[in-house]
Amino acid sequence: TGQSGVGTRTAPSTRLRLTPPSLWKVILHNDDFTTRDFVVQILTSVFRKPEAEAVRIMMDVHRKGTGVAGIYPYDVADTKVAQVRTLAEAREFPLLCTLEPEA
Ligand code: NFA
Repeated sequence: TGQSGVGTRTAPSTRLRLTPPSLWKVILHNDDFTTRDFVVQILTSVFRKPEAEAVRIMMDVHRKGTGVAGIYPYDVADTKVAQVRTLAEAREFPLLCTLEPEA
């Protein structure tokens, strides 16, 4: 070893992740049926966004297909997803809301 460099390699990047990511993104997905007003309502109520920011996020989702409604610890994020799904189902909107780990 020594000069040869044996045993000096860095750890492989394929190591198992033993701790879950601490923050999760709540993603809203565009569709053709959910109204713009309802999405803005969701963003102001469930995600506590100011009206102008709620409109901006809604239009981002509308134009790009997805957008981040907020970033939270897992339990908070999971609760917000459930709230969105319950409200959307009550209004019979197909609005899709999912989680993804924050990088
Ligand atoms: N695309 C929907 C419409 O034009 C609005 C929408 C925005 C739906 C964001 C879902 C998410 N009525």
